[in-house]
Amino acid sequence: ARLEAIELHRIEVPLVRPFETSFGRETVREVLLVRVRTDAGDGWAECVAGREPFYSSEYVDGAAAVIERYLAPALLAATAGGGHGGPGASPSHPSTADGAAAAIASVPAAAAVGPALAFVAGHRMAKAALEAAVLDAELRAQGRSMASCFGAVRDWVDCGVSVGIAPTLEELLDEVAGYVEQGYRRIKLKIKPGWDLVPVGAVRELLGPAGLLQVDANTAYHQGDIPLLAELDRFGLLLIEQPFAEEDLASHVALAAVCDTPVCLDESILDRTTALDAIERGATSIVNIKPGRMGGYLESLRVHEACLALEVPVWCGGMLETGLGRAANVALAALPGFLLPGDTSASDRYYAEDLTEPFVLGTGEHRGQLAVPQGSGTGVEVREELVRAWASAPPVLLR
Ligand code: OSB
Ligand code: MG
Repeated sequence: ARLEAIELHRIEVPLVRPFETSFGRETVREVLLVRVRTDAGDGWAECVAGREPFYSSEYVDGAAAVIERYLAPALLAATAGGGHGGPGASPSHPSTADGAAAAIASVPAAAAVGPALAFVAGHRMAKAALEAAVLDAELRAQGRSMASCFGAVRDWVDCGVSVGIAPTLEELLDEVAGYVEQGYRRIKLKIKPGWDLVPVGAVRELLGPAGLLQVDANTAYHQGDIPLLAELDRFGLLLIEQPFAEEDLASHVALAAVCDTPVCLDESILDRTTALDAIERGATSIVNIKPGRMGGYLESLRVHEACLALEVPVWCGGMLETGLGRAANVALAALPGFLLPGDTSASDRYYAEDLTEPFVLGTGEHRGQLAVPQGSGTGVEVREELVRAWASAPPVLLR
């Protein structure tokens, strides 16, 4: 499809409750939305960068700036001659058995985005948003869902919930009890020095021995904390996520060598190469896949395939996405290697009103699960009246 224009929209969406991690406290999600206009129809995506550069070096203002100044002009120039793909460009759709390469080859316009933007170092979240918008437009034009393109093997995915650091232990237990009642199949607790063994022990008691529980430190610890972190073993956790700095694989290797709880990297995994390196070095035995952090859904397919071949389980992380990003994450989480529940929670865990039709947990046998969208592209519709109502800055049109 020929790319005609790129629109950037900035919105602010209040969270239903503050979300506190070791790196800060958020009360509103500031979202950068990308709409691409092509001669075969539009595509939408959201950028997962946060308001502040605390989780990652990327942040919303930086992502908008790099898209405006470098990425959008390059992408518009690269596809000026008509680009690749579009309706009918991929007569043979891949089956799941064909793997990541065939899936990627079936969406040539989206596959061309990464190479066209590779001249800019880093800025993976900004690049991922552009690729996802092109992918949405391309799949809509083909009449295919993300799930079918990615090679989904399930119609429902198991959902976990990421629980922030609470003001008191009592409030934490109330919040967790509420999520258990709603059906979530796994609880993830944010931890930091001073908020670890005690809250984790209390939540383990609440859940009982069979409840799935894991923790996420968002880089808050140092190598000297390894003896303390090894004490988490007594709580039977599924995994401990990113205790040390993004660049510090060595401390993760050292922790993994002395504790029984699997170590799982989030921030450190930037693409397939870093994933394979971290696995080989023993720094991670489970991988958190976040498409924004890895530069897009297509690189995520490559990471998933590499992990599947090594029998390393993966799960889908989250970045407090609206329904737009959530739709694509849920489709990804339906792939065979996603063996643990993801941070793919229902819309009402984050927002009183979602940007798209809301994601609601299933009932009966689908309690604690979300249905994988089956419509074309993301399979969800952006409510444009909300884009206007929630705008925090005028839209930017690039062509
Ligand atoms: O580390 O997984 C993380 C949210 C923002 C930034 C980083 C993280 C998170 C979460 C929330 O844990 C996951 C979600 O529910 O979207
Ligand atoms: Mg994390």
